Amino acid sequence: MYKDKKVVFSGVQPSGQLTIGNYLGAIKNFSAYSEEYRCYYCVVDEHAITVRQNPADLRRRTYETLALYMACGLDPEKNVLFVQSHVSGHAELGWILDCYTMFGELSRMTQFKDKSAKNADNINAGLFTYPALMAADILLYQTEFVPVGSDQKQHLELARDVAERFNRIHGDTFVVPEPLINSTSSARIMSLAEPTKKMSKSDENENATVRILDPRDVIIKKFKRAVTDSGSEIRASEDKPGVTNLMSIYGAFTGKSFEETEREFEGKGYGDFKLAVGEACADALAPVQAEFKRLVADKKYLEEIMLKGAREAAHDSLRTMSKVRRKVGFTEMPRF
Ligand code: AQP
Repeated sequence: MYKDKKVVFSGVQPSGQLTIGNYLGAIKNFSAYSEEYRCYYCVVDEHAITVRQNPADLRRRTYETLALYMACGLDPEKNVLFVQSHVSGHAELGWILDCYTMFGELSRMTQFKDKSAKNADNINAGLFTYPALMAADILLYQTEFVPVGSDQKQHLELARDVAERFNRIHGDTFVVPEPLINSTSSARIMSLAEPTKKMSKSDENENATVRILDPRDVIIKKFKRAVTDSGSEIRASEDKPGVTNLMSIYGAFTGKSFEETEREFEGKGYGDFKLAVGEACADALAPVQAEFKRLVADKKYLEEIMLKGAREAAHDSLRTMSKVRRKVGFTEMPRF
């Protein structure tokens, strides 16, 4: 707890150009917690290297992700905005928690199965132990709530299990975190090319994803090409995953329920509907894009924010780290 406020933590990997899945499932919701909670929003670059990255691209995207956080409304005065690798406690606690996380638990993670299938030539140990590092990110700040998309639910459950296991062995050490997954269908935005698969920033098929920073004409074109289902009705149902996904996206950007959207497009075809989704998305993202453009041009300012965030996060992480070190039996840190 920080000055009697409960803690919120979340992160996004700078592993590609962020998508509207990252936006609607996660970042867009972050600023709602800034007043009531002590919020840590991290650019998780250590997670990103579980998949091979071009170093120059990773560095650039780390700045861009921080700028996007702010462009999406996160005020650096009200939130701790920082880069994971700037706070050594993440890797340090990550290692300790590796020793409290079971091989069998990690083997069951669907993200590991998906990513190792996608990166068959680089199934490294970091990809496997990713959820233990994610548990460390969260537990390091005694986090109560973690706003994430529904794809991260399984990792969150593992973080809870690890916290409970550690607490059982060593006595109360960590707050056991709760996921905050929004209850609307935007908690899981699906690929526009294969609507039974989640939209992912690292998808190689550009038509599968809409990026937060895609220009208006590109956004509209991508929605026009989106895979729809047989029939022509605009109706949400299990046998219409393509249309249902587009209705979720439309609803997330306009605030309209499935029923309202069904009424609005009664008697109209997929073409009209897809154009409306593209326009709603482009309209909603335009102010974010303009603010991003302004922020990303000022590298010096972004570095000031990184420094401020790293200072605060490193300071706040020390309490947990010194408690954990003591509990596991490490000797006192020598003072250099
Ligand atoms: N399709 C999605 N729908 C809703 N939420 C999503 N999130 C990601 N994709 C969707 C949420 O975005 C946050 C940040 O995700 P991440 O960057 O840490 O990793 P990820 O979940 O692995 O996202 P990607 O886009 O699929 O990245 P890559 O392709 O690099 O693996 C999380 O809260 C996540 O739930």
